[in-house]
Amino acid sequence: MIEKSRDNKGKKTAVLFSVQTHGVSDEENESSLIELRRLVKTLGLKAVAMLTQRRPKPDKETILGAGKLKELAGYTGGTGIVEGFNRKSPDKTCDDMDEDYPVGSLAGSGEESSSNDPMAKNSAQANVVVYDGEISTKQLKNIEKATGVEVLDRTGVILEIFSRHAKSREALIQVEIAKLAYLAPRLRASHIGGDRQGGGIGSKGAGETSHELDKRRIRDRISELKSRLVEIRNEQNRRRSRREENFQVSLVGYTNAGKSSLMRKLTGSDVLVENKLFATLDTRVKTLQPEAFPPVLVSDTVGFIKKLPHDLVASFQSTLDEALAASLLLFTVDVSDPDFRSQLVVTQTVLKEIGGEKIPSLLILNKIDKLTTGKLEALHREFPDGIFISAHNTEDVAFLRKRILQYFESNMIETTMVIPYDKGHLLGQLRTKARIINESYDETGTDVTFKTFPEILTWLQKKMD
Ligand SMILES: Nc1nc2c(ncn2[C@@H]2O[C@H](COP(=O)(O)OP(=O)(O)OP(=O)(O)O)[C@@H](O)[C@H]2O)c(=O)[nH]1
Ligand SMILES: [Mg+2]
Repeated sequence: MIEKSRDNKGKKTAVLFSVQTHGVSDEENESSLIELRRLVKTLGLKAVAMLTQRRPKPDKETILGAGKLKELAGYTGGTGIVEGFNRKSPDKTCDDMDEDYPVGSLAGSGEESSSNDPMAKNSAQANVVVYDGEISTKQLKNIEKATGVEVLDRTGVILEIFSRHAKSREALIQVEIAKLAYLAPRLRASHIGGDRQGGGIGSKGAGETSHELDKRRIRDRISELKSRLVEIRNEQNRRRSRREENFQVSLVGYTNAGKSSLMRKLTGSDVLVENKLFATLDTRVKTLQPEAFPPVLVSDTVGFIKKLPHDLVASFQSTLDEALAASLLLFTVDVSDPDFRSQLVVTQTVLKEIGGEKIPSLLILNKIDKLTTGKLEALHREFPDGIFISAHNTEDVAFLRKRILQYFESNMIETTMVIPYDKGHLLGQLRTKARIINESYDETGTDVTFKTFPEILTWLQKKMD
């Protein structure tokens, strides 16, 4: 069964399915499924088909109507029937609420095969089915019965990616909390749970332990993890407040937009860059290179995605706090992605939710090397204030650096102050936070003229009192 369900290159295969409810356009449904296909690909699964059913809302018991469920099971070798479940009829012609929609075309994939041919269904034999939404415990159980294979939903897929990509102590704890909360009820509901323990997609790490733990022990584990997280965050806050009076910019944007690529180029650091969704889960802060005076810090953050579960956003609060600590946000978008406008909206919405809408920002339209000249010109007209760059182009990155510095420059104010000799240490600190224009010495102290940000001036005035 497992062997059969791999494609001829030995890759595990999946069938993706969605419900297109009223008000969701064909384009929105398709782009969401294409994104889900990229997500499952990040997990190493090959999508062999995508199925959509139009319904007023997902069925409470089985998400899909009986006919479509059978069609789904045709890809996995399952019966398509939910035993003991009293459905009117398994025949799709009786499924009067449902409107069938053709099997997904896998448009633009270039590699996966389209499966409109009913004969192809049985040869595909996928061993995972993935729903582009959230599945309840009951629905999960029923779809597993009908298909005989592991069932995942969008949140489950994202969680698994997070779990595989988490590296730091903090990210690992955050992911474990989110996974425990998500997987605990679902694993217990699964009738093929034994199978999943033996190498299923959603069974690694926290999933394994949650299967044996009862509710109370899971709750205890979550609170223990949360208190460990508080300790780590206290330490981070201390570090962050030490940096507070520095100039900081933060790269924010949709996953895979090129944030880490820009981080690398702007700071000369070796952060991970990968053509995978959610490659970055840990925040890094580095100094802009070549160094400016005063130095500017750059931070890289976790990417956003549509339908990112709220809990997960909350669990990555500290990464987002880093973004909120910035004086300037660099909204990075992959302008070569046909869906980039809605991706930008998602990023702006999440930032608004966490209180970042007041932070000034620059719009960085990245990956222009992938555009035709005509498209690029049209986009220049559409986003006259945007900064069009390719992270792979050194001159473009140098231009971005200049724009960042210009932003800080235009917000700096010039001041002259006498710093008494007994507060001489402040002069040393000021040199790292301001551009010194002139220094002279008299009997009372150092007469210094400098340019800096209003916040730093406030900090200095406080220290002088
Ligand atoms: N052609 C082209 N590819 C780019 C450009 N910038 C980044 N990439 C590629 O896009 C992919 C994703 O880049 P990352 O920098 O890892 O993206 P990210 O925004 O940090 O992604 P996450 O960490 O997953 O949120 C990589 O394969 C990069 O090489 C660009 O300007 N042009
Ligand atoms: Mg990244």
